[in-house]
Amino acid sequence: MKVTGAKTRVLSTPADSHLVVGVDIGNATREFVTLELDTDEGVQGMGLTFFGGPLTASLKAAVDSLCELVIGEDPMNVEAISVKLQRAANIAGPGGILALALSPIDIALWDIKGKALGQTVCSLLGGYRDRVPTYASGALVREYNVEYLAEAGPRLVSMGFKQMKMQMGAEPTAKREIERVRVMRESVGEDIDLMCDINQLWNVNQAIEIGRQVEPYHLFWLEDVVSHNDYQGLARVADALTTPIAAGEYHYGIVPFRHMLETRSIDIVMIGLLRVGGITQWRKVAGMAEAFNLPVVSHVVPEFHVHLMAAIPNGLTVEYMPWTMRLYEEPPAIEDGQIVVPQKPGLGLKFSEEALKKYQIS
Ligand code: SMN
Ligand code: MG
Repeated sequence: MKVTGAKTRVLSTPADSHLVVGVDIGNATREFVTLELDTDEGVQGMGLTFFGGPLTASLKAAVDSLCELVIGEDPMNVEAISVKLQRAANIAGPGGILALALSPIDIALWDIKGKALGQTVCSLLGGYRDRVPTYASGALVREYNVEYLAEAGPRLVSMGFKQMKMQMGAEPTAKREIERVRVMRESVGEDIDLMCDINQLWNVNQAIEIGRQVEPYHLFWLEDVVSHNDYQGLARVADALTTPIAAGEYHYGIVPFRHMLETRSIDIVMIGLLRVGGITQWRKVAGMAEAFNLPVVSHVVPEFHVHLMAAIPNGLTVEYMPWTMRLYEEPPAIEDGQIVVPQKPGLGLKFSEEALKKYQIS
């Protein structure tokens, strides 16, 4: 089989979410770069990437340029293509736009491989289970006040979520940060897993001071408490607190994970498919985490991560960030707080023609 062509598009969707109710988003949008990869046997693979921000047009151009290097290759040789692309473009990498642009190609190649062999990507990667716990994300953000949180938490529970993530990092005092967690915990009760994301907004001292005071609310994890590349700072926080420390979404490629693991910076390894460089690289980090006896969690794109997290023995929970769900004919189902692996070959996903038409801007 040979890759014969590639089509990329930029889509712009409203920045809303069905998990967020009663918030006016104005005309805010989110941009995605989609990829459809064709072969001479009629099998088509799909992938997607984002985080280009104002550089989204450049991200699309990067995917297009890398795809030119894939034309004529046998899509079954995913590792060989991954190495070829990294070597060819490493002068512009290894991180940033290069890693973000490698990912949709690698995702589409695994999709093709699955379709060609009549297997799900989950099965190709080993196959461990057919569903994974999932948590509601993006609904309890730091811009919303505690009154909103007290209403939104129980609403997510009523939607069937048993796990959900809130945010801290923007309150003017430690006392008010802690109050957010108290209100959230009281609103959802003791049986819900509650995570909290700081998105690098604290320093080490704040993380330890506030982290200690929220321990009575037993958070499931505290995420990105300090700058993502402060490995030693993260390790100090992880050492000082009982609450597990999660990080990883901001790292490009696989090597930073080695450093975080060696310095014992984290208790939970968050691997983001788009920044790590695709499925081929994602599974390498998952294996590294397993060797350190650590669980893995995913970052955004649950439609892809469901396959990866269901394939490994140390997958803890899939982030259900629904941003991309409207782009598919049949997004993965959520049942009883779990996300279910689609059973059609490959990723089991198809872009909705209607969504492509409606949201394509270039
Ligand atoms: C996050 C960051 C960037 C985009 C989406 C979501 C956030 C998360 O850190 O973990 O959900
Ligand atoms: Mg995060």
